[in-house]
Amino acid sequence: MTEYTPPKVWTWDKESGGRFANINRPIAGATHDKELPVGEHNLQLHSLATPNGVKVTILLEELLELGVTEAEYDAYTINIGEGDQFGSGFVALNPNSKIPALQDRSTTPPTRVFESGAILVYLAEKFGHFLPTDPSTRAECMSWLMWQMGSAPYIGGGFGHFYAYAPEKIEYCINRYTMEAKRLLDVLDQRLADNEFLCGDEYTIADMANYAWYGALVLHNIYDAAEFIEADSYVNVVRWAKQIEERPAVQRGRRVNRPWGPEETRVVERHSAADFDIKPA
Ligand SMILES: N[C@@H](CCC(=O)N[C@@H](CS)C(=O)NCC(=O)O)C(=O)O
Repeated sequence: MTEYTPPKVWTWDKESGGRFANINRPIAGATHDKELPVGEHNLQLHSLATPNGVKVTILLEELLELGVTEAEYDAYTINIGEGDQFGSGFVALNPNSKIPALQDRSTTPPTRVFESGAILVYLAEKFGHFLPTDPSTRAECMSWLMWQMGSAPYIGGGFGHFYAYAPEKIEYCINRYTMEAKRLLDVLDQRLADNEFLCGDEYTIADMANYAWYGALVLHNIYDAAEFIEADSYVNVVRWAKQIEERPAVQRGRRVNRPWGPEETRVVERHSAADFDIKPA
């Protein structure tokens, strides 16, 4: 490893290298003018089917599965590799320039929500599902939701980045974040040893949020790391993630805003249930 002595003041004078280097910048705000498209429904989602994105589409599909027709939504794909998150319309919805972002046009003026956890709470409260109302169970649900929101940067920005995306394999960084990723998986595994879902018997937004990340680690070999972290050894997490993944709403939610994977499974834009019937030509 080459020795690096940080200068007195950091300057942005070279690309860091590695995947996503082209979209990383040390400043906020729009880089270009671009209005967002608007569909027919009150709920307008601008997102991508990454773990942070699918949390929200899973909840919307679960609400629709329950018959909550007001949860119908238009979903548009934000291509973060091409910098769509820095367009003026998107930045007006989310000053942090990250997917997912939601606009609810049923209110006057329209309500914007950014941060996936905040979107889950907003929708769960608006429609009265998947967030327990009893104060103690609600506290447990919020605790696991916030735990997920706090832990994702260690999994994605730390472990995933240094194990899979960094331009060089740095042992110190991989050790630090693998240690943390495995500790987090063990926290979840121990909780799920005695509980069907994170808050007990009830499937909630905390399960959706955590499934999106930890399900990807234990079932979908995200970062090509399943063997490295011994994903199969977290048997309770595997059991829980498989159970969640069997749900039709989860299967639909995972397809929305996904411009990759088998052609016939992609639902790059979603405007109605019919969009899931797309078949290859
Ligand atoms: N804490 C945010 C994180 C969102 C996030 O990191 N989104 C990523 C994709 S998973 C993104 O939009 N990255 C684009 C960028 O960093 O420019 C949330 O949960 O909503």
